[in-house]
Amino acid sequence: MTRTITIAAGQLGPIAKDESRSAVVERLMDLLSQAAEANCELVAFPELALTTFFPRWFTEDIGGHDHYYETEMPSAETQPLFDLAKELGVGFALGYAELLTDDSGATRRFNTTVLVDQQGEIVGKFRKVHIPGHESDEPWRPFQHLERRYFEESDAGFAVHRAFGGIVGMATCNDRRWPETYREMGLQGVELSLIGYNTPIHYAPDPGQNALQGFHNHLCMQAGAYQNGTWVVGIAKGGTEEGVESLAQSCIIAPSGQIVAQAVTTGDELIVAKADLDWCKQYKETLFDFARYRRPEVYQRITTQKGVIEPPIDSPTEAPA
Ligand code: CDT
Repeated sequence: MTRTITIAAGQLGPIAKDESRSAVVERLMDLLSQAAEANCELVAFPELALTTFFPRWFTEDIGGHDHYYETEMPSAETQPLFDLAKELGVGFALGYAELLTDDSGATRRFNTTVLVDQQGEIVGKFRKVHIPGHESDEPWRPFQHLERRYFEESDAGFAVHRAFGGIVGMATCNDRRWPETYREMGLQGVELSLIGYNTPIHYAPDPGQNALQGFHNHLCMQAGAYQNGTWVVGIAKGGTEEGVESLAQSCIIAPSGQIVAQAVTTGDELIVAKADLDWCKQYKETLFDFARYRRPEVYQRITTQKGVIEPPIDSPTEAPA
């Protein structure tokens, strides 16, 4: 029996600052309906798929953007999407800003994605691990990237879920640039990784990277797919949103590292691929047979050291005898 799943990336174009949740949910439902017509079992939507990318604006009061967060999922406004998923038998992954009050009464803010099955039930939740950008006002930038002000880093890591007949993991935007993201999931046998993103083309700390945004996007996800023998779906919120141009180029990547489907617009667009989950074994059981070939005993720095420690200048490293 082959384990083939038809998957889609539901790329979004810009979401305006004053666009209502209901209007956005309508757009998501349209993409979900298109996915059903294409016989998909699962459609993955981008990071922060219900609102504009609000971390581009500074507010003195950290709660100044709280109206962009969800305090429950599903909510009254998102319930129709869950209902349609159940009616059409198409699951989805949805990124959103999550606001909660923990047991100690503290307010917590996460950049979250839920995985919803074909019965419209939440079967997995992921909170973004690598939070990029900065914490405080930096008005010198043409626009800001204040994710580190408006979201905390999740310590929950990269869980995977048995769903859709396979092993499914999630990551969010900047997480895709870190090899540890894929390897953490790879070590749990991931077969399908869903990664939504909002990537401005202009990178203020080093604008020399602007022209390479598309290249870097595919480079890291293709490498992650190949080196871990997994399908990867990268889903953009692209186009020019509130004056800021963001990368589109959503894609579906096979365990070989090859892109098998790619968006051609910067707006709302569905791309589809038939994913044979058993293809993952071609890589997981050969070149990347982790149990046979990995050497964790010589990778200690990866989990014990955070920043770079260069060797002392005056003591050259000894060559092994
Ligand atoms: N959303 C997100 O994580 N975006 C970052 C932008 C670069 S850091 C300013 C990314 O890695 O694509």
